[in-house]
Amino acid sequence: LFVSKMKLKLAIQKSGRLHDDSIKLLKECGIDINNGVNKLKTEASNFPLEVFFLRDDDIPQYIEDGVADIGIVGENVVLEKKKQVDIVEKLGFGKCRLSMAVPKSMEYNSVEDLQNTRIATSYPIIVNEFLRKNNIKAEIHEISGSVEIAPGIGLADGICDLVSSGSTLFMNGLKEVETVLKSEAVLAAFKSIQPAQSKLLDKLLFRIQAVKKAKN
Ligand code: PRT
Ligand code: ZN
Repeated sequence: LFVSKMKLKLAIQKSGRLHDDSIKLLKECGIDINNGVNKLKTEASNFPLEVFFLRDDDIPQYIEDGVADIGIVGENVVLEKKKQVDIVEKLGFGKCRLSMAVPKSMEYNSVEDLQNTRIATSYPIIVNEFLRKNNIKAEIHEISGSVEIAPGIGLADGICDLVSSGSTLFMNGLKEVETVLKSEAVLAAFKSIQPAQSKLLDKLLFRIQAVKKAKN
């Protein structure tokens, strides 16, 4: 009786770039959820799944805390948050890259040109790792939004931010000079997921892989 009531708890983005594709993926997996826009959570009618709608940045923490077992979130967020979360499957949407960019007018030949600069970013952990690997000493300024305006207002010499088309960088007089990370939406799961949830995750994963195969 207990086991039959067991549900897998999935966190997806409440609104934003990954929301629609996350819902679409569930639909393609044959999972019906009624997607109430202002709801915090909903249940699937034909799969033991509870869906929580959260801010993307919060999803790794909610997984670590056990509020959700799994989540759909950008790889960039998983790697930055460093929580007890594994990447289970890449999902093929939400593709972007985390890149270093500097003013168009700055001469740039190699990563050495970042030596002793100030870099504005919302990804201090990933950027710090990149700088350390490349033996670059730079000052990281953590800012949470509108990173691309930092050089223009004199707050930083360069930035590290997500890029997809490149038009935001272009409009702010910046050029992309290093790719730090290639990212896409991933299915992420708690490292110590319980056996019952793990079985349900395998079922879901089987369907996701079938959907991906059908697209190739
Ligand atoms: O409200 P919440 O916190 O949930 O959402 P959010 O505003 O933090 O995130 P959101 O919806 O912007 O992005 C969610 C995820 O989408 C990111 O974590 C990435 O994994 C992925 N993604 C894919 C992107 C982009 N492409 C992207 N282009 N996230 C952000 N951008 C931004 C970027 O920061 C920059 O401001 O778009 C701008 C650059 O785009 P281009 O096309 O001008 O290069
Ligand atoms: Zn966010």
